[in-house]
Amino acid sequence: MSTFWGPDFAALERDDPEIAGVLLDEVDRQRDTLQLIASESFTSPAVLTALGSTLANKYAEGYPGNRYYGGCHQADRAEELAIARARSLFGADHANVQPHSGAAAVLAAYAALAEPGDPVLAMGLPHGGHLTHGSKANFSGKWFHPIAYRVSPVTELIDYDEVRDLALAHRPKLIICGATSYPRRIDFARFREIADEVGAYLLVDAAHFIGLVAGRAVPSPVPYADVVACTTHKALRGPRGGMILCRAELAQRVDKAVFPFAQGGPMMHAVAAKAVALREAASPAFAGYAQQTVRNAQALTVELAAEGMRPVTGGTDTHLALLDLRELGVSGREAEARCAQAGIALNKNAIPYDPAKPAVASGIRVGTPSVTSQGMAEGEMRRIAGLVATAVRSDPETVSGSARLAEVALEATELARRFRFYADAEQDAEQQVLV
Ligand code: DSN
Repeated sequence: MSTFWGPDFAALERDDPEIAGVLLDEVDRQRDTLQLIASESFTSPAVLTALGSTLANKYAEGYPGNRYYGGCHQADRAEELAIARARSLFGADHANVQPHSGAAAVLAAYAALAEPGDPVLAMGLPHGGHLTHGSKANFSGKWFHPIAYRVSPVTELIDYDEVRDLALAHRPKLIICGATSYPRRIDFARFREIADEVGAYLLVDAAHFIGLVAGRAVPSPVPYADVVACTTHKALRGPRGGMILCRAELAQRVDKAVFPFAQGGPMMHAVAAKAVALREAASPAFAGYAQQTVRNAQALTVELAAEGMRPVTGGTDTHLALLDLRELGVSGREAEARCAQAGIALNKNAIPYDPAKPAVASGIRVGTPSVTSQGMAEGEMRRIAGLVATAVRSDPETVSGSARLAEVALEATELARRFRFYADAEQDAEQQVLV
């Protein structure tokens, strides 16, 4: 009979009080403030348990049944479960669960589908694309030849006609869709048509919305894409990490691109945690969370719009919204700092055709996976919108503004504490202590 050896916080407090203090303070931060970062959510205690397991010690370069190390039986079991659960959840022919991050998954997808110097058509960073979609500061812009498509200056939606024109003009080897600050659904069928017309591969970077796909809250890219790269954290609520889904005929190329091309040994504790998260994501409760996440984002967006923050594209049909603050005369950078002071974590974000520098930005991005995981619904979104609006308008340089930010911080803490994500686990622990 085995016994589980898991995290022993008392030992950490005794042996390394400095790091134990950091971890405790982070628990407090997550418990006492509102998390509106669109790319974050809360992982379950089961996922955290797998992350803190002794699989962290194991080297398992290779794939199940074909490793470069002995002693991989348990590692094989964990990875086989993660792969089977990913394939079943997303209806994919093949899954690779080893990428260490979303960016690593995208790097491997490039390696599987293109050669250095090849033209790659992807959404420009200032329009919502990701660093790995051709930024000059990233491998994608240094090693490949990026061509950027934009959103329409009028509708702020992806201009599919421009995508097609650019594809016909540049004949890219690879077309990428998927974004980090685009609030609308993406027409994967249209991208597939364009890719087929020019003989390009279609890579969908689904990092932001794969959790919504799992919960059937938005359509799946899997039937349309050659390869889907994604993260396993964000709205999917797994451990920090990446994953790739692909068609059967690309399976070998994808696997070789992850290992040995881009990575060495997989993080087996993370792979086990991915398996746990993928099982959770197949549950009806997860579908309820994913769908409520979208409803919450829509409710929050309507309320923020009423406060003078213009939603880019006019709204959202995902987990996030992008708000243009120019009418309020507050920059994204100022808004982020004011909200942070008021106990609300969100990020400044460029809006399409932003006249401000990226480090200043004219907008903020908000997302609802975290607050929805905590059990909040439309009523709480109205309250949060009011708190965000007050914080954004409060100048910390003035006495009255600074006092208002302190008041908002108290209200944010009260609301966050009322919807504690880890409350059940804590109550269990308290009960165990009492027993
Ligand atoms: N950093 C992520 C985000 O916040 O959108 C993208 O990788």
